[in-house]
Amino acid sequence: MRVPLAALLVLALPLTAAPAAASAVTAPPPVTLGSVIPAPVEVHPGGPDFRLTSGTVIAAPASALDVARRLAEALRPATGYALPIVAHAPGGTPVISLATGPVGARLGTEGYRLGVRRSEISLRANGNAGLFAGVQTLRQLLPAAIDASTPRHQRWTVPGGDIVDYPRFAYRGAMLDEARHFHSPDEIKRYLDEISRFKVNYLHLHLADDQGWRIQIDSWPRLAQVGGAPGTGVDGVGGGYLTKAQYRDLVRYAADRYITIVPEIDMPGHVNAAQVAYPELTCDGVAPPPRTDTDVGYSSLCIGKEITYRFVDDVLRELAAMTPGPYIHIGGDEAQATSPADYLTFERRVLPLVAKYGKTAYGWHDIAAAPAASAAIAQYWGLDTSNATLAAAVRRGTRVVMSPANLAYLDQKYNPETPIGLDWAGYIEVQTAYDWDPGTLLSDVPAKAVLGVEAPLWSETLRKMADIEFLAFPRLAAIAELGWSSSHDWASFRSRLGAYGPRWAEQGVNFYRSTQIDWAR
Ligand code: IFG
Repeated sequence: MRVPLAALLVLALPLTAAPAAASAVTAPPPVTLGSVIPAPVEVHPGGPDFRLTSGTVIAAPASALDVARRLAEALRPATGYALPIVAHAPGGTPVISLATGPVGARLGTEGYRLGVRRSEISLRANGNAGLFAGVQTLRQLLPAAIDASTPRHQRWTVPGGDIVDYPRFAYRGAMLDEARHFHSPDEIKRYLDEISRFKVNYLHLHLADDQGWRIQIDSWPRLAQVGGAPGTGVDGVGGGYLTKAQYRDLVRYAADRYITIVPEIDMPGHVNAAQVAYPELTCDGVAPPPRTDTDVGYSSLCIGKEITYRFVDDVLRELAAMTPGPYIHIGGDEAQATSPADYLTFERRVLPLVAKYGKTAYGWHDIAAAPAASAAIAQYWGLDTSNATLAAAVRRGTRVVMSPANLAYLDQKYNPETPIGLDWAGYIEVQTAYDWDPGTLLSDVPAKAVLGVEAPLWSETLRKMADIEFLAFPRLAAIAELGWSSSHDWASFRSRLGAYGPRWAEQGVNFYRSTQIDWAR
């Protein structure tokens, strides 16, 4: 067998000069205590690592059993360990102990203290939401292989030290557009799992629009039967709707991950699907043609007809009855087919109906024009850095959730080459999604009026879960850090994001490998 000259040359090299291996497969660098997204408030590395072994137990009081179960189900698949949950760990047993109790008012309901010692990891919080947040951090302190779905035979170490952590903003949301394309309950649950890892605590579901109606309403059955029929998505793809049982199951699934569901029925515009199902909701009583295109601004409820307000009242009553969360979103955007006077009339009559059913009204910032919106939350989706109408409403008590379309809309393309998504608000690469401050974005809205952030994902161009994941990750992680962290450092975030890539790979998440990031392997 001829030995190629090149091979001989390599052999001739002095032994000290090992040939530069083109793709040296190096073990991933050990996880550091600060390598967490969102960035924790305080990180104090030090002391010996904790090693998770087959003898490790999880200790938790009955009151924290749900969180202990979430932790166990997160760690058992990749380790193959039993990780029994016990009330008290036997002496000398390596233990991950969860407990609630007063840990300091500044930690609030979602903060936590995490202490990592040689033979004990202690997680303490004022309540279970804080313990759950701490569990998400702990998952990121184990090697990336911890997210594998089958056992990996390796060392499972957690870096020693202490973390003290709590959120900057109370509202850290994501949104799925169920109307343009219906995402199944299982897809919504997968998204809930994925966003809960970044301490997101609200999921806004856009449940009705011109193309489709996606939630069962008993008093108006044709809404879902007609508006949720097959073929009612954009381009005739993605019909379907959530039954009340499915919606309630999603509310529970979300609550188990300390996420609150926010349902949205967009009104008075974006109502073509409702009017196809019930022509009496139009002013002339004639059913409009069903629409599967992506135009907006052409539909309006009939502001002068009383049936409109019976419709809204019935829908809000049934939605409120199955929504334990505090908010019901009534849309309000792009009402170009509603006259300004009619818009104000509509909001004046409808905003109080939300309060009638014990909920706080929430709408796109367009509702700020209505004086009745003073007790509501306005979701800012504009491109500007000031908004006088919204600022005036804020002075009357309106609070704001920031979703600027040019910074936080996950349906916008990353760049011109992105195969799916829209681009009307501009391209949003990862750094664009990260490099802004929700507290100071609007020069005429003070930070104290800002409840938090939300990353909407509109579904005109989505067809499957892989599309959701491609557009949502990694930018959702950036928005989640803006909502949670008190620090803001692109170089740090960029580095932590690169280290997070292998975790998405282990989870099978179809994330976008932005060229702005050095992705670890
Ligand atoms: N604007 C519309 C959405 C959706 C979006 C897509 C809002 C509040 C463009 N309204 O965003 O229905 O079509 O990026």
